[in-house]
Amino acid sequence: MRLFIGIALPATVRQALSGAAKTMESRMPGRYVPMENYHITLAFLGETDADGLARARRAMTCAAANQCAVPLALDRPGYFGRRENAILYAGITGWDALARIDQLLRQELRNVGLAFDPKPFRPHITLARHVCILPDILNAPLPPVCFPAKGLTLFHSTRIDGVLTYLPLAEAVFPEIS
Ligand code: 3AM
Repeated sequence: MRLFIGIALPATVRQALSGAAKTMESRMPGRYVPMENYHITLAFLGETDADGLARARRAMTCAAANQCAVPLALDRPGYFGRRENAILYAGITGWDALARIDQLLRQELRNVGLAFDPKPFRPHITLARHVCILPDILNAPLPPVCFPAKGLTLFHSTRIDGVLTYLPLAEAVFPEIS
């Protein structure tokens, strides 16, 4: 099964982002991501068997231990790739602590012998693919929504009735340490 580890987003954040994405879609058509699928990817594991799944859970649990919730906020839209055929994303502020957790997670994945995509962590929430970016969109801030990353989620990327779905399989909550 195809797995990745990321941050699940509260429904309020997904709703606010979906509203902003609908406004952008009216000016920049493309393949927009359904709001149920909004997330922040930390490590993409790819095809993994049941043993790999158990290892991924161990790595997540170790990486999440001794962490606190990370306060994040939506920033501005941005894009990856070519402007004419881009991946449109929502930027995030306050992610320094999340980057440190991602480093730990990647080390724990190495410790349990699990391979993952080695591309550096670029915190973002993908909103759409195959979009032609209008430059003025990049200056319009997203809704000023703050939210905490409360833990790591292991997602199964699968198709249900042909629809790409990210099913949460396991969660490793950051304990609130004072
Ligand atoms: O929405 P984002 O970009 O954060 O892009 C895919 C998505 O993340 C990424 O994993 C998330 C769930 O599919 N992804 C898919 N295939 C990938 C691959 N081969 C990949 N990341 C790296 N390598």
